[in-house]
Amino acid sequence: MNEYLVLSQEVKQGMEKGLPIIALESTIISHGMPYPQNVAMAREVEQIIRDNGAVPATIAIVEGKIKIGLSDEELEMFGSSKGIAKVSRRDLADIVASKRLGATTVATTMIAAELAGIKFFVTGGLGGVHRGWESTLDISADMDELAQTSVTVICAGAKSILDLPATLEYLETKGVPVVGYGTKNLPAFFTRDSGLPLALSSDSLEHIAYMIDTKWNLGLKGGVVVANPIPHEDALDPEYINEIIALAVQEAEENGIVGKDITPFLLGKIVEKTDGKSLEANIKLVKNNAKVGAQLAVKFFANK
Ligand code: PSU
Ligand code: MN
Repeated sequence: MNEYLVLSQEVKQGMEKGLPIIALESTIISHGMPYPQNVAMAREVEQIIRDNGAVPATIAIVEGKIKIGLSDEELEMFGSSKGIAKVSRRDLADIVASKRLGATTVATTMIAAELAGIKFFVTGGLGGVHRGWESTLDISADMDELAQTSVTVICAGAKSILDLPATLEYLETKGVPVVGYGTKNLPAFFTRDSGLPLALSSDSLEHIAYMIDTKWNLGLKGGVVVANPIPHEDALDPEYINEIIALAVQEAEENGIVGKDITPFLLGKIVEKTDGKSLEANIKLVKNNAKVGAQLAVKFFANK
């Protein structure tokens, strides 16, 4: 094991027993949702993963170490404390070296997962190519991480705070498979269908597991995105949510929000403007991803 990693007891025991381990990110807790719903979500998601035959490993940076699996007190701290750094690939070395508290993004959670030998990672939504990228060049580090780090990410697509057609193009350029689970189109986080067709889709987790194994056996490095739409009953009305997203994007522009602050700003604004409806949907879709992600990982290792 890499000297910077610290595994929780639960993760250590899970590895010894040969159980599938599922990575979870901490930026969604510290910067993606308000307290106390964020902590409740984190605990429930971990339990869903256990109930589906896998072991949860929420990842975060504490006192110069990358923790693989957090205690209940640590989950509470990452959900409630202010001033926790949002740590993407650029920031990782600095936050570890300066022994600060850091919440890991999709990119950094993938890096940590790969270091720990974890192959599956469940979250809500990916970072991607931002609207206005033509002038800002704002492309989430999640994109290039998917191109180079061999971890499968189960998510509900990406929010339309992003330029979704450009995000898909970018992933294609980088050779990242995006597989729709039970959908032929890219899901758009709060809604089931962005209208953008995917090249790959399957209704069978068995097949998806086999495809992932095949990719890595071929020596094709990099991640796979499994795009799992929000359940019908939890999805928001597309017209309603897209209007709110457009308003949030406009406010971000007016306030000159840039760089790593943009995504948390937009997420917060959307929760505010929907009176929490977006938060409810967000929690539901993450839980659904936890169930599917654990089941996929179980199938993957069953055939090894
Ligand atoms: N999208 C969401 N919720 C989130 C994020 C994205 O719907 O919490 C977080 C994830 O941690 C993701 C990060 O990796 O934001 C992307 O930020 P940036 O665009 O700055 O790379
Ligand atoms: Mn960015």
